[in-house]
Amino acid sequence: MSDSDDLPHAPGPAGGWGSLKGIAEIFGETWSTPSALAGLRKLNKPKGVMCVSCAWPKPANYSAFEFCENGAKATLWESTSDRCTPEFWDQERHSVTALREWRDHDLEMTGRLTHPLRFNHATDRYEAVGWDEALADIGTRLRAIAPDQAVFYASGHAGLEASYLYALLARAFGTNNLPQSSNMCHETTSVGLTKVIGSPVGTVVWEDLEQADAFFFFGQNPGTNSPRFLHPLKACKDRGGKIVTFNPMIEQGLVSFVDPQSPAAMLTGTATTISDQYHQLKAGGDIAAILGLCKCVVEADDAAHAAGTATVIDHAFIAQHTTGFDSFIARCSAADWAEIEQESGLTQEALRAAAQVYIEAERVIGVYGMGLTQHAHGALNIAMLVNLLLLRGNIGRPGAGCCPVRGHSNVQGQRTVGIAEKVHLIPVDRIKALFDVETPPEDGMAIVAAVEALIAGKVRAFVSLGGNLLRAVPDQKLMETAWAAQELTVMVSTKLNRSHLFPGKTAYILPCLSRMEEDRQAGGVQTITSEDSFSMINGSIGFRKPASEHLRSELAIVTGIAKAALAPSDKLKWDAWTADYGLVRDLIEQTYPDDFRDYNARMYTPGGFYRGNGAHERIWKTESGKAAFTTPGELNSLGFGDAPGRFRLMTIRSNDQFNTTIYGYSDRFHGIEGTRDVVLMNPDDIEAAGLRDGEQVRLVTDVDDGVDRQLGGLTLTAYKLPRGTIAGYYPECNVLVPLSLHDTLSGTPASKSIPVRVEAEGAGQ
Ligand SMILES: Nc1nc2c(c(=O)[nH]1)N[C@H]1C(S)=C(S)[C@@H](COP(=O)(O)OP(=O)(O)OC[C@H]3O[C@@H](n4cnc5c(=O)[nH]c(N)nc54)[C@H](O)[C@@H]3O)O[C@H]1N2
Ligand SMILES: Nc1nc2c(c(=O)[nH]1)N[C@H]1C(S)=C(S)[C@@H](COP(=O)(O)OP(=O)(O)OC[C@H]3O[C@@H](n4cnc5c(=O)[nH]c(N)nc54)[C@H](O)[C@@H]3O)O[C@H]1N2
Ligand SMILES: [Mo]
Repeated sequence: MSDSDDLPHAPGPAGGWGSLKGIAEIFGETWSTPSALAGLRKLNKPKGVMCVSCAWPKPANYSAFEFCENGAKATLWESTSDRCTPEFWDQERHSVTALREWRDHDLEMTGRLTHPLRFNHATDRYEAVGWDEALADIGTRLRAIAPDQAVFYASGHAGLEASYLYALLARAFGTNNLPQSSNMCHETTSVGLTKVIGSPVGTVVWEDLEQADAFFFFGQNPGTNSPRFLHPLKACKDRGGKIVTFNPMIEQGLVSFVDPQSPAAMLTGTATTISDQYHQLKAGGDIAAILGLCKCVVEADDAAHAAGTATVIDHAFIAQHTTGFDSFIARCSAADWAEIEQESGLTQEALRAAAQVYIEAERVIGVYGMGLTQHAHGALNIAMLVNLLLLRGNIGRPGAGCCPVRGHSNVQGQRTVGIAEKVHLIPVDRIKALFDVETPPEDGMAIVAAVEALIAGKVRAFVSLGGNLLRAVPDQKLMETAWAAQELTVMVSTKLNRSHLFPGKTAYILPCLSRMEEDRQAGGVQTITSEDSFSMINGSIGFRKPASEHLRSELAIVTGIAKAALAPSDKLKWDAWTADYGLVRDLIEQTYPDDFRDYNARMYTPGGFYRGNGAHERIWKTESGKAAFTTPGELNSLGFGDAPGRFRLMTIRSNDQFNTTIYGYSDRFHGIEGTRDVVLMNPDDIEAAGLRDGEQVRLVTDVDDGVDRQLGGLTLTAYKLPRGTIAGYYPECNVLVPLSLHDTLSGTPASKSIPVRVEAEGAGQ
């Protein structure tokens, strides 16, 4: 176990008083007012509000406060009393061009958007516009554009009802161009996991967390990104279970945790040690590390066989349920330890210790996040984790499984209800029968294709249901120019962000309700639903007074655009659906009857209702009808080779951000305070490169494709990282990510291993 005490930047345990302090630092006293606390109390409970932050599931047996530090931050951030009104643009220094110099944090600090806005190129400012005028103009302009030149993007916030209608709008308009934030996130899972086990989502449910004997973490950081996960992890430790982590960085939530819901732990400061073993592998080293683990399992099985004791590998399961075993086993046996050690950065001894935990545990859950998905061979990373789990039958039985942890609160659900560019994922016959809408026969564009088309000048209109795409995508500089060249940009948003600052020739910002707010329509107050990481569907009822009387719900905005852009049809009852979201749920149920049976009746089930998952029952919806072992070709997930002076840059999240929303500058779990403009690097690497801790440096992308990608003004910071692996913050580092470097199977950008050089500021210019 690596000791966190010798970190150059030493943080305290996750949870505990630090999490309360973290909230108070951003929101001052306001966070603990009765009305704010009343809101937080409703989070993630039946007939309450499903948190707007991440997709971590909501337990059926909830506690009084079923939220975490980051859920509280996200909730309070949207509940701010600050408003970005049309008068904001009257100030002389608030031209769009001037605002491009602002930081992401400061843009969102202007508060909630209150009015629909249209960009005025003459004044370089947005100005208020009426809804009817805005929607009519958007409709007219969309109709003037060929359907395949329009793109309908969704970030994973909007509920299932609005998302279903958004996908319908795009298809009725004539395109499958429906990229989504998951294309930059867990698309590797959607494609890679489907390939090997026939499921685009994880196989684990809440009860499995309660029964697992061991959790193996690969590149997921629960302390920051899904803090409520720390409770079942602590419970696992309390019942004698083991946790083994593979991560280039020390993540505090995986080291120790003080349960903020336990008065005794809070008063005594008693922290639970989370990881029994913490393996700081090289970025991109997971394929080799997992191969090493599998090699140990195979050796142990051989030894057991020779000794006549119980086998280690679950041969009965493998014979009945899998393909590709022999080839994979041969690869494990042939694998050379020197190569495994070189590629993973871990010793044989360390890998043997981890394998021993795996072998001794009856039920194992493999957890992963962006550390596996965001690589050029991200899908192979996932296939390797599945190999490891399959060896001992750890998928599709209680207490075991594969657990990708999703990002946005409804990112998984949006895909379930049709936000997908691939036609084969869409029940085209049912869409035709229900709405008389023909799904266009060609696949549409996901993010990489859409950005390529944008940069090539082939996209003329872009509608964004949430998100901050310009800031989240690779090759951000190229995108900014391309984005502003479009005929029409429409952003449905709650707050100002950088994507608004590169308006198309005609540009609108349409402000929407947040999920915390009461959504009152002609049929009364509406419920929206979302799907969490465990495929559970939950209803959510907003209760706060909307931030402005001019806001509309996301669903109402989608139907407003649809009415303006599409020819009227008896089968497209946009007004009736807006009046009563229950009717939309009926349509979803008719479109996806297996997933959404008795939808309206079951949506308040405590903990949500389960949409079901074949792989959970060992039904494998793969080509062969079985789960597939994958024999790896390459031993790292980089997609590029090592070279002198070349580092692997991971773009990381701080504890004080939600994606491009930056709450503040205190990344207390990483021990970085007051700035995000840093590069974290191993002290020996700093010395070997002839640089100094604290010096100003610049990162230069080391890809020879004619594009100059640089980011300067960064403070070099000595940090406990493996040699050759460095880290900088997302989204600041997005200018460095080449669009061409993405998972070869799914297109997910390789944001966790970008080849870069580190140069002293001023050198070589
Ligand atoms: N507070 C907060 N919560 C969030 C978000 C947020 O920004 N802030 N974002 C939401 C979203 S959209 C998502 S997708 C999730 C993201 O949540 P995570 O999946 O946890 O994503 P990251 O923090 O980007 O990266 C996870 C970990 O991967 C490690 N890592 C990097 N490279 C490698 C590697 O090559 N191998 C291994 N084994 N590990 C590696 C990093 O050190 C990091 O600890 O969180 C969601 N929740
Ligand atoms: N280098 C690098 N790049 C990455 C990543 C990385 O790890 N490294 N991570 C990737 C990942 S995992 C993801 S998911 C993407 C995220 O990409 P996006 O989903 O596009 O970005 P967000 O930052 O989540 O979007 C924030 C904006 O959403 C709007 N918003 C907030 N709440 C709501 C709401 O309820 N409704 C609506 N309509 N709008 C709302 C606000 O205006 C806010 O400014 O970024 C990806 N990009
Ligand atoms: Mo994400």
